Amino acid sequence: MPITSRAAVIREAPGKFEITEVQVDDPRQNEIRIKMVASGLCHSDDHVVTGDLPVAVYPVCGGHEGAGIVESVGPNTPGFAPGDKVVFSFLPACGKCRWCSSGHQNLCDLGATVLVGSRWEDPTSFRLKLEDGSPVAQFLGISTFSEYTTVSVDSAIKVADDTPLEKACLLGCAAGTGWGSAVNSGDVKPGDTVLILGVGGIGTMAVQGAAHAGAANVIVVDPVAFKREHAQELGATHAVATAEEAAELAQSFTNGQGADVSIVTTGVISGEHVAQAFAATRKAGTVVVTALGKATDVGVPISLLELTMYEKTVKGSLFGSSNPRADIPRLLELYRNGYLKLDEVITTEYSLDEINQGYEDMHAGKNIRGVIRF
Ligand code: CXF
Ligand code: ZN
Ligand code: ZN
Repeated sequence: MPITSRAAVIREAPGKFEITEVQVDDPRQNEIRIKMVASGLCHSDDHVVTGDLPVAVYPVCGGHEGAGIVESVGPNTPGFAPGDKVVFSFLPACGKCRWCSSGHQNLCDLGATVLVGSRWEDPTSFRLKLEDGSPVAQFLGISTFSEYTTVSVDSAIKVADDTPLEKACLLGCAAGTGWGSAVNSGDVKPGDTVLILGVGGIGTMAVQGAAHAGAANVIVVDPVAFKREHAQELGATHAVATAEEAAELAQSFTNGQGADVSIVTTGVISGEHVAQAFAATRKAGTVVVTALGKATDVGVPISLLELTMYEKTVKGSLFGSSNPRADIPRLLELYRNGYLKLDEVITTEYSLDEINQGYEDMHAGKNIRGVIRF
């Protein structure tokens, strides 16, 4: 029997989250139904609210950074049992495609379908429905802003029974995205000078990744004083309000050369942010572009002469170039050993009904990562 669940849905964009009842399908083969425990309030869901990130089908139920407990398991679906704890990966990993089998699970071919929000193997079928039977799309195939959600096993990582899911939910996006932006995409090396633009949930994870990789200087830029202070508690060595100040600092630490690695994790990215990071980066250095902005935006105003003559690299980063099946358990272990801080990044918990408040607080710079506790 489908389960009735309260969920935060977006009916149009721009719009806002509305709490409504949805019907959550029984799990089919290779699916599991999850009772959610916690879900992080990532800026990417807000990009759906504003319409910066359009999805194919509305209404859509948001949320992509979640963890919960298996309620039921589809037929002939090995590997999961009711009661198992699960962290979602916001990108599915089939394990078989070219990308999954060559160390790039974040680029799994199944990712092509996740903005539709239906079953990838049966694209006209949706796992969530309104009372009248009309479809509700699942953001990135998971929709973690619902008390219950049915997902493909491609999107689920089983974790140990003693995992604190109210913290581990961050492994579903922020931790891998931020930490991986520094450690994987940026390949930060001991002694490096790293510049991080924007220190919300993703940026503070990038700070931790850079510090753990041995960066000598981790310079963060954020206009919000609370965020700058928070980043310093999590490993930033210097915190300033503008990119210009950060560029000067980076030069002062590197004999005038500039940052080895710059990471752009601003809430709403523009070409100007990438250009600022580019200008602050040394010859043969790397600019990692992690943030999202308006989907239709094009163009980065950088010097093409500098690009060629200084051999700088500008690279995109999706889920921190990580392999969720390996890296979610790896980051969980780093959390258990005290190397990765999650508790400190979660500054405020909200109920599902308070979701719009959570996003207001995010915009006002009052939280680092807000988390919904179900
Ligand atoms: C994003 C990446 C693009 C789709 C939405 C989620 N990553 C992190 O929030
Ligand atoms: Zn996210
Ligand atoms: Zn794949």
